[in-house]
Amino acid sequence: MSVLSRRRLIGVGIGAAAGASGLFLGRNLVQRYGLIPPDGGGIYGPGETLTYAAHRLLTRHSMAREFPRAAISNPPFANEVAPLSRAFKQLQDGAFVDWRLAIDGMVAQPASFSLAEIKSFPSRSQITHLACEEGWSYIAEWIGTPLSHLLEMAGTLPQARYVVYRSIQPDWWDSIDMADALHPQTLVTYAMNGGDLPVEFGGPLRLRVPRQLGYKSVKYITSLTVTDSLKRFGKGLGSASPEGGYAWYAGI
Ligand SMILES: Nc1nc2c(c(=O)[nH]1)N[C@H]1C(S)=C(S)[C@@H](COP(=O)(O)O)O[C@H]1N2
Ligand SMILES: [Mo]
Repeated sequence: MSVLSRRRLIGVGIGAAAGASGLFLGRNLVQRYGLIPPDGGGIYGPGETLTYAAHRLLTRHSMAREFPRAAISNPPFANEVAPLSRAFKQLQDGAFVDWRLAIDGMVAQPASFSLAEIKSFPSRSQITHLACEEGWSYIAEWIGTPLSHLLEMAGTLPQARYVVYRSIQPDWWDSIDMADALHPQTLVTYAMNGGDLPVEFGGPLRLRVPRQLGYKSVKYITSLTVTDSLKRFGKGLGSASPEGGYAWYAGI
């Protein structure tokens, strides 16, 4: 099917699904194809489902734009974070040698990696745009190992549908579906613009999800959990964002 006719079909199909009378039928359909996001219930649910379903049908394999070196913002813009805990500062005092990233859940081989181990894995460098939902943005070079590499090492089970990731800041946790988790541009980053990733920018370890808004790129990550359902995490909406009025899926 050509992209245009597929687009039109999806436009009509999802449009009908969102229409008041078609809502129930539409929900069954999108559910069958796994197109309902975890925050797809409630008043804003149909809107969230529309966005997520349309992106997944049309742009599942698309790439975030990558820029030439000359486009790198100087200086980049670090958004303020809440004061970091004593536990964080202790790790920082030890040059982060004891920082670990655990991976568990629906994997054949749960694991825990040190920073040095992660740095020894295959790496990718990319120059992408980070946009905050509040309106500012910057372009930087990010260096890290693809999340897909860690998932492969741990042996993701076939039932896996999402990866939940947590920060050392307890309020910051989020999740992405497998399309984004396995996407080649989704990186566990430890370096930026050629140097170590600064603490303001999420160092020592940050998940970069360049196909979604900045808040999905969680700083100071400590664990990854592979799961087939987000119901048991927090309030079951996939992250803290929907609890605060932001969409779980923030595709751009
Ligand atoms: N752990 C943690 N991750 C976080 C945040 C935070 O406060 N704590 N802020 C988020 C938000 S809202 C945005 S827009 C980006 C900001 O990234 P920057 O500081 O590199 O500009 O980080 C995201 N990741
Ligand atoms: Mo943000």
